[in-house]
Amino acid sequence: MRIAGVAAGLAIAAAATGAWAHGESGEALPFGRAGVASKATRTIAVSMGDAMRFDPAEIHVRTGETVRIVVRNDGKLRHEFVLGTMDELREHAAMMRRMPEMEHHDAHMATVEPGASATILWQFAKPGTFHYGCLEPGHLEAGMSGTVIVGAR
Ligand SMILES: [Cu+2]
Repeated sequence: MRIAGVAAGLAIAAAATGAWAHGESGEALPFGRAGVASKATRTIAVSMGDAMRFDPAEIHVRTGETVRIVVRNDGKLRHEFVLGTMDELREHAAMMRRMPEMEHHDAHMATVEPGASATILWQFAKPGTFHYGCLEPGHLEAGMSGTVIVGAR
């Protein structure tokens, strides 16, 4: 019984740590879930630059659509592409200012070195307006964010 109790405690601690970090991969988030490659309907190319802008800064997708978002860093600084609600992005950006070395590894985010590209496969399950932002310290605050409109325009 004691051993089982300890194991359960560790499992809870691990789950809590994961949730604190970024939520588990595959979990449904307010803006959707990790996509399946075979279901992707199209590729959307997004460029990130040192002017602290995403190009395009607005993406439209259908409700339930799975897309392949290919983010390319055309700048000389490191940038990130993180999907979320604006509240989440702002909260997360504040955390990044305290822990600038924090790295991001989850289905809805990518840290991209200068000259490199990364692919995010995502299914936008629910209609609504969501956002993407760069969480390198100071970038979101400088205006490095974009909008995803899911569903009717
Ligand atoms: Cu950036």
